[in-house]
Amino acid sequence: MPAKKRATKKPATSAPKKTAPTDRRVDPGQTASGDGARSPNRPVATSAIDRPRPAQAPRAPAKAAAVATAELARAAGADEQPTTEPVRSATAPPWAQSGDRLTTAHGVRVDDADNSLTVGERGPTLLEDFHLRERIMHFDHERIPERVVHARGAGAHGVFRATADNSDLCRAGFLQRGRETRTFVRFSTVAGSRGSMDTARDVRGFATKFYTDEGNFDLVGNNIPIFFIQDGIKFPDLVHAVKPEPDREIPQAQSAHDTFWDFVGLQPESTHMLMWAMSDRAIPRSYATMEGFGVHTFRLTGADGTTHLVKWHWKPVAGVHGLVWEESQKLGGIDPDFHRRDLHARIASGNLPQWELGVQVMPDTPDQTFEGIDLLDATKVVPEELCPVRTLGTMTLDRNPTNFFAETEQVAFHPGHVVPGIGFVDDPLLHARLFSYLDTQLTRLGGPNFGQIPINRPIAPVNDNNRDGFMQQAVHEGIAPYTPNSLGAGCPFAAPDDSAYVHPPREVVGEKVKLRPASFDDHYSQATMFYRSLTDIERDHIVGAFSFELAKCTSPGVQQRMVSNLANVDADLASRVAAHLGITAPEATVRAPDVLSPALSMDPDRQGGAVDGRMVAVLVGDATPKRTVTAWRNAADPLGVEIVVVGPHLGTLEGKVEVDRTVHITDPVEYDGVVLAAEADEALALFVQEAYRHHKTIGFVDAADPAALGIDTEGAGVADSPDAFFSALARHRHWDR
Ligand code: HDE
Repeated sequence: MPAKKRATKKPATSAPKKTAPTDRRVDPGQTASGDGARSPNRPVATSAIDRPRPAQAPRAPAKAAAVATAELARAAGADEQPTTEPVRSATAPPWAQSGDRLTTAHGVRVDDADNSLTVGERGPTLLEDFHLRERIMHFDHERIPERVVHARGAGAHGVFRATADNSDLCRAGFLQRGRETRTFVRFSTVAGSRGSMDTARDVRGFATKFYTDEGNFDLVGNNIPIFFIQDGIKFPDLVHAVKPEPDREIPQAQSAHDTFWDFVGLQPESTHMLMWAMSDRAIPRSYATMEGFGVHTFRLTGADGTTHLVKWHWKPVAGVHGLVWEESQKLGGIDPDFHRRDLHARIASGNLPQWELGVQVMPDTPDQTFEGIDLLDATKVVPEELCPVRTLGTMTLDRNPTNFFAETEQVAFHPGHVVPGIGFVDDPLLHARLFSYLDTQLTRLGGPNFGQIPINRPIAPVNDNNRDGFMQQAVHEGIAPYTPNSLGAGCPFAAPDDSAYVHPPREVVGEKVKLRPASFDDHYSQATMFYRSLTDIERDHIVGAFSFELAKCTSPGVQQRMVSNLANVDADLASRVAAHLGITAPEATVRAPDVLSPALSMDPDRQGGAVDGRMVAVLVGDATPKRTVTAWRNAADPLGVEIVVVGPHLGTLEGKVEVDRTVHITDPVEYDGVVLAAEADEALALFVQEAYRHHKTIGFVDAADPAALGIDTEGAGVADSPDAFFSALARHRHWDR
């Protein structure tokens, strides 16, 4: 029987409208391109009320088609025109999304997306319904494997500007003064799965793809300058130990369990990294307030061919700031997306995260050491006091991804993506990575053509003679994808040395052995240096973190072994942790460090003073006059500080103040500072007291009586005016009260 339209058709999707898509969270002052320009009417942003999203530009079919054609031509290697905006020009090409009518994946128009084809109204469903089968087939395969490590992350587009003359150091074009290069950055935690909380105690990944005109350069680093292991062959062991235990898959996104501490306790080379992982570095306030490090030593070749050994550093303009442990735990429940949300909101509101990129420059000696430090050992830092960081340029993150999956999930970093002028040293950890990052994409992204996915494509022309493979996007022309050839007129030709990647020649002699060098043996002296370079409060936090993590372990042997390792770092540290565990620390000989390195500390006095992107709660009641809130907003706005008005209920209060969030649905851990602008009832009192206990900046005005809440109005970071408040906010925490 021919399929007939039913008289009583079940509700169908409303007809597509021809107007541009609207988003109720659109910022009216935002540029259509969403380039993060600061808006004069920036709406209030909180974690529950999402901060504004940039408006999407209405699609212009003619332009999109032209752009997409160019992209396809580039994938086929036929386009010699580099574009400066990777990915953006590839969004929604016509083969992916065009026209305003619903179609199947093969372009056939669809009249009904709500009902499958059935025999009669009550079924059964017919296999003939190709639209149904296609929808379900595609849906069934929407997920790809998450990353083996660093599964949880958030990304953003940016621009790198070289601000110094770096030609003596590196011949790479993107580092030459004045050059601008688009980038894509992905921040991540290491241990947790894709859906785990942002604020877990963990190392953070800080991976940057530079789309240079000489090819892509990936700086795949972390927010901690060293690593747990010296040799890549131990990486699967480390990851098996830290990931959830295999019988019950518990705990999620946490190192506080037996298998992790079992492994690292038996692995003294991890001790230095553990000091960092137990410090406030592992619970950052935001991605924008994290340092980044290349970890390994790299070899740079200057314009004249001279080589140097370097370590990469990203220095955040907003300073290095952390959460306190209680905040990080609470945020895991209150807002598991805390860091992801913050990154997106900063960019959407124009408070653009920025870092300076720099290098520590060391001579390229045959033994690859500096001041007695083996530069091949990734468990060692080079103190900045011995070798300062030389600034090369600045990166600004200025655009949020359009599509999380297409960009943040599919981006594929690889330490082996380097450009002429950047090379490797003989670090055994790095060498294992140089294999791993290509290999892992075969499973994750489904084959060897992942470089053709828009976020991974270079802007430099590609002519690689690679052919075929799963998900090949290009329609290659010609019959001679091999070299040498005569049938393709010899094309593509090998590039001349001055534009090609050349591996700096190095003599390598020796026996094939499975051995660590003696220069990798010292596992404790830098751990001691780190610990002793910190402030008292930072050391207290490390003691607290070791105590917490080890107390969560159930094996006394695991606890005892770890405390014995700590005794080699610092006797006081070991005995305080041991006391918490109810055990005793052994005597040990601690080697006093040759140098201390205050640069390792997150002491607020050493950090930048920018407050843009910080969040402040103004607590109001019915009696709070509107002018009070206006005054705080007026002071906050030019500084880029977000004010969130927290009151007893939503709507407008008696004093004409409009409330953004009720005190019952928000929590002081979501804010960098709190202003009490009302007489405090029990809920407001608890709010302010918790912020005070977390050493945050407290403001008070009008009817507020902070002394009644136990707050020392003369103490550091307690202010009764917007000016005093915002300058105190720059310090981030007031540990000294
Ligand atoms: Fe990774 N690492 N790693 N790693 N790593 C991955 O690559 C690996 C190491 C780092 O946002 C994986 O695409 C090995 C050090 C970051 O997409 C995988 C070893 C450092 C990211 C992999 C290391 C890192 C990864 C997982 C020891 C700091 C996230 C999926 C030899 C310098 C990148 C993927 C992103 C991701 C392997 C050690 C940083 C499995 C074998 C040291 C920031 O290939």
